Amino acid sequence: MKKNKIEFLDLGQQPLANYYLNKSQIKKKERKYRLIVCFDKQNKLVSIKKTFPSEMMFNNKYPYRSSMSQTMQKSFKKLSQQIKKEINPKKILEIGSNDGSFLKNFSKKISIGIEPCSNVERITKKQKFNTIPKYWNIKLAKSILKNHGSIDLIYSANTISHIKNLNDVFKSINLVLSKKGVLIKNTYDQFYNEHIYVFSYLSLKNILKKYDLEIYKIDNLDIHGGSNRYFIKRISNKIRINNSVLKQQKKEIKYGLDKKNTYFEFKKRVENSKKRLVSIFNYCNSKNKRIIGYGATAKSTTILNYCKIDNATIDYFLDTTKDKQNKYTPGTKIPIYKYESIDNKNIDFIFLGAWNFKDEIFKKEKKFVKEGGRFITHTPYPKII
Ligand code: JHZ
Repeated sequence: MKKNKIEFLDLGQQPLANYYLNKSQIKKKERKYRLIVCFDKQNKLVSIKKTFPSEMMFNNKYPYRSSMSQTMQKSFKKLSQQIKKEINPKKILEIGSNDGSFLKNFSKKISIGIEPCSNVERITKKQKFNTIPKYWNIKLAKSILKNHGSIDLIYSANTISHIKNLNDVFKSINLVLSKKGVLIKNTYDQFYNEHIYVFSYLSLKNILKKYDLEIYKIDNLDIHGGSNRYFIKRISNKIRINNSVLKQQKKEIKYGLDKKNTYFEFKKRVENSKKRLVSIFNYCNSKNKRIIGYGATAKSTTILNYCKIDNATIDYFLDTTKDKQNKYTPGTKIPIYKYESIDNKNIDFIFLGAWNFKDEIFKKEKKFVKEGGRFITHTPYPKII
C-alpha cells in the first residue's frame, strides 16, 4: 500500500487546526507537524501523511459546532425531509453527531448519535437524545447491535474522513446496517490534521467494494464549498443505481481524479494561489488598511499558516462559537473575539475564514459593503470582492 502512495503537496509546518490557544499558551512553543498530502495510485485515494491519535483531536474540549451556520441547519433539514420520504427509516444512527443539528430533525425514539467529543455530545444529550460519547469502532458497533438491533439508516457528515482505520469503520457499518439499510455520507475537500482522507467517488467505490457495499446515488451539494453526498447500500440490495453515479464517474475521469499528474497540477495551482493571496494582503498592508477575519475555521488554520499571515496583517477574527472566543488562532496567534456588529469599527477588509458560508455572511453584512467595505477570499482563487 505504502509503495503506491505519492506525495504531491507540502503545506509546510502546521499546528493542529482546531487547537485554539488561550493567553497563557501563546508564549509557549506550539506542537507543529509537516502537512504533506498524498495520492494512492491503487485506491485513487487522497490522504494526509502524518496523522494524530483521535484522542488528541476529538476530546472534551472540541470547539466546532455544526449549528453555527444557518446554511448547515437548512441543509440538514432538507436532507431529513428527503430521508423521511425516500427511506422512511425505523432506526437512525449518526456517526459524529456533534451538537445534534442533523438528529434534531428526527424523533428521539428512533435516533442514536455517536459523538466522542463529550463537551459537544452533552448538548444533544441534554435535549434527551440517545447519544453515546464514544469513538466509532467494531466494539461499539457490536454493543449497538446487541442493545438496539440493526439500523436502517446510518448518516455521517464527513466524520468518516476523520477516522484513520477505514477497515474498522466499514466493518462496523457492515455489522449494524440492516439488510435493506442505507449509509449516507458527506465529503469535501480540505486538508488539515482532522481530515485524514478526501474521498472522491472513484476512491470510495474502490474501498466500499471490499465490504460488499456500493454507491447507488450521489447528490452534488454546495455545502462546505462543494461536497458530495453518497447514498450507499449493500451490493445484495436491489435498489436501482441512479444515473447520478455514472455522471459522477464520467466527471471524475474527465477531471483526471484517477491520475497522479492531476494532483501535481493541483499543487502548482495551490502555490500560485498562495502567491496571489500574499500579494493581496501586502497591497492592503502597504495602504495601511485595517483587515479583520470572519469565521476562525479549521480550514483557515491551513491557509494562514501556509501563507504565513499573522497578527501583523489581520487585526482579529470574529466568530460566533463560544469555545473559540477570547482565544488565538493556532500557529498564527490572531485574537478571536465574539461576533458582534461590525458597524463603525473602521474595518476596510474582511478575510473570509468561513468562505463556505459566504452567501449567508454577505446577507448579514450588507451594510458593511454598502459603506465601502470589501471582502478578501482565497477561493476559488484569491480576490477582493
Ligand atoms: P466551518 C470544521 O471545519 C471541523 P471548519 C471539522 N473537521 C469538519 O469536518 C467541518 O467543520 C465540518 C463561524 N461563523 O463550518 C462559525 C461565524 O462566526 O466552515 C465557525 O467557527 N459567523 C469537524 O472549522 C466557522 O465560522 C457566521 O455567520 O472549517 C465556520 O466553520 C457563520 C456562518 C459562521 O468549519
